[in-house]
Amino acid sequence: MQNKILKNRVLFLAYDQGLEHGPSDFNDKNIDPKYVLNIAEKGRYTGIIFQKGIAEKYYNKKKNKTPLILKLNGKTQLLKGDPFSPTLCTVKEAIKLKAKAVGYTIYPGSIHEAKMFKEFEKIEKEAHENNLPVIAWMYPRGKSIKNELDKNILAYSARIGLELGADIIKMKYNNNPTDLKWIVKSAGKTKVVISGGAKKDPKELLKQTKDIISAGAVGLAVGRNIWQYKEPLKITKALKSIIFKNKSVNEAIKYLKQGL
Ligand code: FBP
Repeated sequence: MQNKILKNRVLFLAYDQGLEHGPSDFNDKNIDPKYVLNIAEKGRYTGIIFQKGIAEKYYNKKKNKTPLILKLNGKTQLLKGDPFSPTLCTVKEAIKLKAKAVGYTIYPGSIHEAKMFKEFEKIEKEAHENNLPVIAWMYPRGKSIKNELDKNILAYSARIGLELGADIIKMKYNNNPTDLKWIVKSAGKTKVVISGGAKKDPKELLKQTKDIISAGAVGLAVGRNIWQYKEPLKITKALKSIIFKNKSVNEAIKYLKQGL
């Protein structure tokens, strides 16, 4: 499958938090999808992650250069209990929107795991028949998961991604590069990208990124740490220098201080 999304190293910009978390993640600037799409375009991201509502209204199939990754399921934070993220958009709609890949969240360990496996199977089949890569957000969660950042639970989730046919899996990082090496190994030929999480000190993010890449992950799918940062293009440049040019953390930090 020839696709930019499947490059050896990637940096995806995630902007599905409006559904997953609600507008509490946003300020006056980044509540506007145009602001975030502009960061992806100027920062030359490998992909931008939208739900279909935002893609339909803001992503211009002809003008925008950033490959679209369409998230096909989602849920809110309002409902409590074991999570289930239903399908909200079809592969056909994704193709119409000119998506270059589709995304789907699975919560391994949830009492609804079987339903998500079934939905994922349909999506994976149809996407692959149409040469679209599939990215699975593998987030172990639910009453039976005591610690979602446990090495074995993360490695099991990574392996599930491989078993189910995901091309890329998106995982949380437990801040342990040795654990991540095992998790990446468990994923086999399925590539691993790491999500950003809540906004942290940029130097911490750069250090984590260096460790993540050294452990064998192919990049990041990051949201809040970019579009909540005061100068998103500077942090983008710094991250890209580590991901694509193998620069050191100290070299990358320089980009935070330089003019653009
Ligand atoms: P962030 O980098 O902002 O954490 O985004 C990554 C992401 O996976 C989003 O795609 C998604 O909206 C969110 O995190 C879900 O995180 P959680 O389920 O932990 O709230």
